[in-house]
Amino acid sequence: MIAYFIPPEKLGTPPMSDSPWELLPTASNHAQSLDGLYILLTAVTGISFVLVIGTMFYFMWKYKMKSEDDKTSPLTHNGKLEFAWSAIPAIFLMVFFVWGELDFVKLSSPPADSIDIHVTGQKWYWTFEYPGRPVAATTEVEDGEIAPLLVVPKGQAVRLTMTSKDVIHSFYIPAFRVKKDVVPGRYTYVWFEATELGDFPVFCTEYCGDEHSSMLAVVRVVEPEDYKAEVAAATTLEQGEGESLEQFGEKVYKAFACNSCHNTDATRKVGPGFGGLYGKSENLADGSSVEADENYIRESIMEPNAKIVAGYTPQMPSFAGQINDEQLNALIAYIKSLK
Ligand code: HEC
Ligand SMILES: [Cu+2]
Repeated sequence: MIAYFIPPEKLGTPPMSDSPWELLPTASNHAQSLDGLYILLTAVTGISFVLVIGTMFYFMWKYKMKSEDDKTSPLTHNGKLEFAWSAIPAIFLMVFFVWGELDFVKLSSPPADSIDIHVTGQKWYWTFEYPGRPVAATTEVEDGEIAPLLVVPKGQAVRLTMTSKDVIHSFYIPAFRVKKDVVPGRYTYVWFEATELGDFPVFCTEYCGDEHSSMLAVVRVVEPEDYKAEVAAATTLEQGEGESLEQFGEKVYKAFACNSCHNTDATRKVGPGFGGLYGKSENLADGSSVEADENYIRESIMEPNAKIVAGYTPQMPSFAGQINDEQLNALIAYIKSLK
């Protein structure tokens, strides 16, 4: 069970479109203009293609040498014609440039009153953090799987401040026509105003390793009056009524994307698999060994570099300050239950 390896149609989102011939939904303030530019580009280059290739075939036929003494025309050039075929494409090129540049400037300048949301990319998941909220926003999708969730209000400017914890990722919402690289060691931004209610898929669009294609998330556009409540719901991670500690632990496990690096059976991924971990004697990289009890599991989560498992590299981020005590207890109970 890999929560992040979810095909888009299973993300609980509408498919990108109903047929391969249909264009994407236009769900943000940027979408219409960008589509317009592409339609113009396609039309102008399409018409040019037909004109140039068509004329070429016509001339091949018309000026084919018909006999041994067929003379080449004495005409060397036609000034007016040459001016026209240079000037008209040049005008179109300028139109493309100015249109693209104006869109680029607009895409690069978020309004001052934008809502700020923090986005982190890492192998291989997205984290959406809301100011003052204790955990990153997630939503339950198919079969109890959990995906990162970006909740935004309809009709309000939202600015995403994005960074990466490891390699270059690229944040892409096709329905909004926004795409920007997410780079370690610096911040990049996108902004948009969503114009359509609903769920849309988010992709990573920069090849970032083994599970790049599973680096998915959902963007959910809600009515402005529901925004606060939706954010609160998405960023609350508490044991539900009638939910066992292990069940809650599994939720925590997925919400913090432990499954992007660990398997729940004994097979290795980026880190060791958890099947049968509890109670066994774990060999460490420094040659010593330790019993995998609650304290060891707790320390492995809060201070992952304190003891490195033999055969692995210290790649695990610390979750200190992110996971609270109830969540941690549930997480440990869940890992203990994995055989
Ligand atoms: C970026 C990848 C990554 C993520 C995300 C990650 N881990 Fe790890 N984890 C590792 C690696 C690599 C190791 C082995 C090296 C070490 O001991 O630090 C490890 C080791 C562990 C161990 C010790 C396992 C053993 O066999 O002794 C535990 C327990 C653990 N992780 C729990 C978690 C939990 C719980 C989460 C989610 C809250 C998590 N990890 C998220 C990479 C990750
Ligand atoms: Cu990525």
